[in-house]
Amino acid sequence: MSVKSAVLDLAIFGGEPPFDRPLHVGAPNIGDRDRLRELLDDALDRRWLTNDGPYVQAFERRLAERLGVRHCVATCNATTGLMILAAAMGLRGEVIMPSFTFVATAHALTWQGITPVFCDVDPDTWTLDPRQAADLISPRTTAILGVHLWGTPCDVAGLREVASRHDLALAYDAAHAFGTSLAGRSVGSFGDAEVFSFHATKICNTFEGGVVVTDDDDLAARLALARNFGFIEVDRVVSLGINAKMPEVNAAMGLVSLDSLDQFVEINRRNWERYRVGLENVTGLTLYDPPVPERSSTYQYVVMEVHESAGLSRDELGQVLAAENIGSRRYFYPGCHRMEPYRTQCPDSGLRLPVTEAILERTLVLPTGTATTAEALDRVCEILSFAISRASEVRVRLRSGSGRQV
Ligand code: T4K
Repeated sequence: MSVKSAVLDLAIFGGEPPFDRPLHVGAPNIGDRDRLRELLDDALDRRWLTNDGPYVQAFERRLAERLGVRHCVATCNATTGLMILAAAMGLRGEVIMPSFTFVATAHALTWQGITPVFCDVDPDTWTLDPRQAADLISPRTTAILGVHLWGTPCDVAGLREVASRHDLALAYDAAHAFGTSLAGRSVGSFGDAEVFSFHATKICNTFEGGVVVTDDDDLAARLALARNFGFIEVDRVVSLGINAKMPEVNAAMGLVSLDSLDQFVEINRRNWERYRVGLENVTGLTLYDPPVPERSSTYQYVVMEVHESAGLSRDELGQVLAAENIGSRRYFYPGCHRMEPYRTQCPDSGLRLPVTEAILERTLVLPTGTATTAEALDRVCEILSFAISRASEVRVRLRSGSGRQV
């Protein structure tokens, strides 16, 4: 990616966007392409393309080793992973989870006939608040489903205490958290089971994919059955199942991604630091950097908070960036509880989610990953800084629809 001009001449003031192609959140990390092509050729020569093939098995073994868990059941995506997990754990009734997450977390439960009960998050870490979770337990509650949002480990001790006290299952949506750890222990081993995503936008990707991990032998066996229609052997189906299998091409991509994971993390770390330095003196902008002692991060998400003192709102800054061909995202606005079917089912749940609602109004996720360059990130920081320094003019321009696409 090259940057055309170093002159600050915002598109909304009639200038040209600075990048030769769009810069956006979620651009995938891609490892060694030659190695990937070799693996694909081998799979094609072998004529074994899916159904628990050798690459899937190799990928699962490497994941288990890396995460320090007994079982890894690779799936076609994390959403289906969450669905088969809910079924294999026998969850029903209500499950307590945050509203501040990708809607897939709630949908996976709903597909299983389970009612998600939305709980607020801690104002510092933005992960599930164990105290409110305890207050929301009803006779219908069967589990707590925490989300390691942005890869920040939940309060695993607090949630375990609540779950144990009330005899509830405890699972985690770890879609963002592959490669992270807490006190030297990999995320993935804190719940009765956890689910990672390997979607294209994740630090380690398999195009589409996921994995359910657990130390529970019986649960793992039920997951393996559920993933493959309930077949225990040819011609013998012993339980309800679905097609949640990961194809070989995806597992090959996963193996290649794992080879480069440390490099991806290092690039992300440098990008994060670049943003930190570039934005540290910009009024009203801060980066989300939760005070969780002994956590390690993959820096996969650069989450910017826009405070009132910036003089421009989060949405106005998003519009400025869009006009400059920079795609930011206001994940996970407006919150699951304000999306259907949850908004209609439980119209008042926002009343108990003040922290979630406030965060959702002020956050913007910025591009990072291996598809960016240091120069490009500097330019993003300069644009934000410049827009804020001329906030009132920018607002007038945005309102009048001046400049290029906004
Ligand atoms: N739980 C949580 C907490 C999650 O965040 C997710 C998924 C899940 C569960 C479910 O996992 P999966 O079932 O997907 O394995 C994207 C992803 O599709 C989704 O996987 C992810 N979270 C979510 C946070 O982001 P969208 O609706 O934002 O996708 P889209 O198409 O708008 O793309 C996002 C950005 O990535 C855009 O700026 C474009 C860019 N992109 C995307 C793809 C696919 C690329 O540059 N290249 C690509 O190939 O959901």
